[in-house]
Amino acid sequence: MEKIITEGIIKSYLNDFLKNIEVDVVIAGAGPSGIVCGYYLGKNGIKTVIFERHLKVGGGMPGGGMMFNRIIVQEEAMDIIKEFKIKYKKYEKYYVLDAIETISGLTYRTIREGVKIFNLISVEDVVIRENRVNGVVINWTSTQIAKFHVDPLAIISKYVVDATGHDCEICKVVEKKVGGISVKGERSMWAEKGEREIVENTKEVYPGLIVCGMAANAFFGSERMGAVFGGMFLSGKKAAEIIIENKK
Ligand code: 48F
Repeated sequence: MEKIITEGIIKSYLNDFLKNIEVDVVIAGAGPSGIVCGYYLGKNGIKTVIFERHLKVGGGMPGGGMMFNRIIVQEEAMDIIKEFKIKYKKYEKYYVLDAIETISGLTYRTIREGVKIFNLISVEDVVIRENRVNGVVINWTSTQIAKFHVDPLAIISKYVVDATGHDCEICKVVEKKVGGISVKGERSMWAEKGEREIVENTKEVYPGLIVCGMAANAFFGSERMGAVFGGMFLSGKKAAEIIIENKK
């Protein structure tokens, strides 16, 4: 029995992994923006893989606001929530959603659109070719935590989406090692302004590199917004639309 368990797990994992070493899009981060981006890419037949540093998916969602695991969504993003068939309750002019149900609903439907999510793997660098980002460099998160010197592996892609949240990690790597871009860093909380600017900030910031979610606001120096998530979902969708449009 034990041998079959081991063999089944490793063969299945490696089979999926090998199918994803060359893809159309790599998304770094399985938070709200990254998952929604993956969903719309998958739905449009674009081969997409998500690498998530953590043991869990969902980024900042499970913590809700200060561990009260509810999130707020505005009217503008409710079409996305309805498409995922996630339940909601109206509260004043906004909607309140159960954070865990939201993560589960988003993740399930995204995977069903053919997007693979590999958790416990961090994107630590990009693959670069003639002034274009051409993939990512990955390693086990546990290796990074242990600070072991273990050389990474590379995944080739036409686009990389930085959905790493507040730290805007992939853009910072490009800023430091490639040059040509500059990450301004996020500003203190101003929910309305941050939400207003996030979709506009969702852009291709370097050839082949698209920034979405909180990383987009960090890139352009916009404000953070706390446990309101409409902008994250809309930003993920816009990042997918940019790629879909560019591929036509
Ligand atoms: O932080 P996160 O949820 O980013 P987001 O999609 O959403 C932001 C909201 O959660 C919230 C907010 C709402 O107004 O401001 O904070 O922009 O998800 C980012 C995910 O990326 C993972 C990280 O573990 C998290 O799950 N991540 C970060 N760096 C890396 C990474 C990396 N280098 N490689 C892989 N995953």
